[in-house]
Amino acid sequence: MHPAAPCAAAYLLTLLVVASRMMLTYTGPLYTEHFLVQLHRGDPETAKKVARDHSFINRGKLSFAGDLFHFSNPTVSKSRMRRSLSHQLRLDKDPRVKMVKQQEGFSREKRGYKTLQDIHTNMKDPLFHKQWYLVNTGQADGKPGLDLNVEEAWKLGFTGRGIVIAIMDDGIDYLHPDLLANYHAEASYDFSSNDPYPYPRYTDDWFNSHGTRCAGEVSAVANNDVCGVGVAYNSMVAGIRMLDQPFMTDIIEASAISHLPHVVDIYSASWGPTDDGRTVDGPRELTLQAMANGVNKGRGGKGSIYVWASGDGGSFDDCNCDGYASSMWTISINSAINDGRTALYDESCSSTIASTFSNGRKKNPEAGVATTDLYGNCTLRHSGTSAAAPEAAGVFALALEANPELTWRDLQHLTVLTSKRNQLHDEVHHWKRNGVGFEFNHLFGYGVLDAGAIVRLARSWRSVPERFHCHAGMISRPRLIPPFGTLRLTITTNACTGHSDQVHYLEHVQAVVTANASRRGDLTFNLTSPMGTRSLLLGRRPRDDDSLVGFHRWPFMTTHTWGEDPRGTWALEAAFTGETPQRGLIAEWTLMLHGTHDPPYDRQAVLTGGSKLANFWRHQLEQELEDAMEESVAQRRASAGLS
Ligand SMILES: *[C@@H]1O[C@H](CO)[C@@H](O)[C@H](O)[C@H]1NC(C)=O
Ligand SMILES: *[C@@H]1O[C@H](CO)[C@@H](O)[C@H](O)[C@H]1NC(C)=O
Ligand SMILES: CC(=O)N[C@H]1CO[C@H](CO)[C@@H](O)[C@@H]1O
Ligand SMILES: [Ca+2]
Ligand SMILES: [Ca+2]
Ligand SMILES: [Ca+2]
Repeated sequence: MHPAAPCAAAYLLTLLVVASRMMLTYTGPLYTEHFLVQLHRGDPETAKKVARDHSFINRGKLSFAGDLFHFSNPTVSKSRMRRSLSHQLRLDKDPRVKMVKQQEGFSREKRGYKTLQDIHTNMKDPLFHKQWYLVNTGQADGKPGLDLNVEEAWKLGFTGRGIVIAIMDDGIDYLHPDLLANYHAEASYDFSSNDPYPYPRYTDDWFNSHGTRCAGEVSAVANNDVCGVGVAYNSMVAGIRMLDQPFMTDIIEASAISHLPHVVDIYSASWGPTDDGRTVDGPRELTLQAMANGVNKGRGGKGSIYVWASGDGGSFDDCNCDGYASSMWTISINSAINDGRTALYDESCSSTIASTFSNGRKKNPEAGVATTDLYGNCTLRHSGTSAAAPEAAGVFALALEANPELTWRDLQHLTVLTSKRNQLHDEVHHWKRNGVGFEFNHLFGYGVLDAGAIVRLARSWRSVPERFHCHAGMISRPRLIPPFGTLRLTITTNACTGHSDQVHYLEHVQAVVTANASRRGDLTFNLTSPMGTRSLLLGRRPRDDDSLVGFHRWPFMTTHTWGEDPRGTWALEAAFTGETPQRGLIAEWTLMLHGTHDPPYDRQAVLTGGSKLANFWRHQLEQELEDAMEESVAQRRASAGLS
């Protein structure tokens, strides 16, 4: 044996350890071989020539922007800590090039990958009766009736026909016998490898099974003797592979969520910033632009539907620190287990709008989510909020089939109006009613999706009126948060009454906050609406020990004041909750109100809309009555004074 071998091996090991330590401790930006290039003339021919002249690969035009191209250069190492100035300079100097930006690499994690719990079961028989989330008869120790009520929607004739759902993930085994017939090849793409075939990359631990499992929940074929049945089993599923490369870039995310926005109806995402309870991160510039473009122009102007998993960070995290989940443009979905309790990994926040289901908490091997798995297999063990988002995408496909005219906002209204408390139970956060009588919960949102109710209401739905954005007020004088006790800031607003952007019926509310603290994780915020609804905008995150960055114009969002009249006084309360006293301040708070000037629902809808719409109108009528009484009292006083 060569005497130097062990020594070399030891040296290599040391190097590896040092390198991996460097990766762990280095927290600055990493740069990838991907470049964003803006050209003066945005035609493909010029782009091709520019790329060739400088030995770059032109990976194509970004679909949501006129003159932006994606170039890559394989000679740049995959991740480095400094910008590659020589490459950038070469392009920069070219007169045809307007702007060049090397893409930063960051990390985005798929939710709910649990190696140890994963036991793949190869089933010969259909798994339908094990899919308790579709029809819960009490199997696997579940609560009968606690399900998505899909049977009712199916019986009404809605199975997702004509609707295209894209799974943005690690690929799809599109040769799977339970997926092949519903696979939409033209709407699929592989942004990890830049080819049209989003087939998962093989690893011996089946790490890349996530997308295939999600696809089966939505679109697995019914009545074919294979695995189970998708929520929308006649819908088409597209694979957008985008999670399987060393680092995520803004271009890849933006390209994925803007892929064929007139073909794809619903995009389902079960990934996001790391769920370590200390990350505050969200979509970057291009991705935000692509998302805005999607909701405004996608689906022929009705808006792309983005369904997002709220996160697997458990009670240590708050999904309002995840800018994808907390975006107004995504429908953020949490999960319940089969007996109605919260899953241990469930992350709560005020931006979550509703819930679907994941696995059971008991170690019942059949309490997981049954669906398709890699290489033609089936599994009973899919779990996490990962499992929850595709179920919601399936329910929304049923609603869109029932009424293809629904806009992205209609779908959020329908979700608020038809989701149910059912038997959901949260030991920490209690169910409350907002100012117009809608029942909500900090963890489950407005409750569990009800496919039967949503298609029934969707069928006769009239699109909600125009949306306005009211800048309701801003406090920009820095105020200290006391180490003990509460800082209370208020903004009194008429919600832009008298201006073109007045909002009298709320959809989303954002509190955009700049704050810092000696320990960010100990900071908590509440927002109370004029009608008295209190949203927990930021809960305690015990693992977040940041003392430098804080929050910079971070948009905390709540859905809990949906339907309310925003006129009056809003209060933002800030306090520390940890064991040791902390220091901090709120430097700025801006209140943004989003919603309509006119009532979002017409009175006729009370007849078909169920109890929530009836509640809404009861509150409106009570309010009108109160106003009229006040007015008549005032009139009587005035005339008494005059006489
Ligand atoms: C917060 O910011 C202010 C102003 O920049 C600074 O004076 C203060 O030391 C910061 N506090 C903490 C806890 O970082
Ligand atoms: C927020 O409200 C909850 C009750 O809903 C209360 O327990 C908590 O102390 C409040 N936090 C702040 C910062 O006001
Ligand atoms: C783990 C597992 O069940 N793997 C199976 C997946 O499907 C192939 C083809 O049918 C089987 O050979 C594997 O055993
Ligand atoms: Ca591929
Ligand atoms: Ca099947
Ligand atoms: Ca999270």
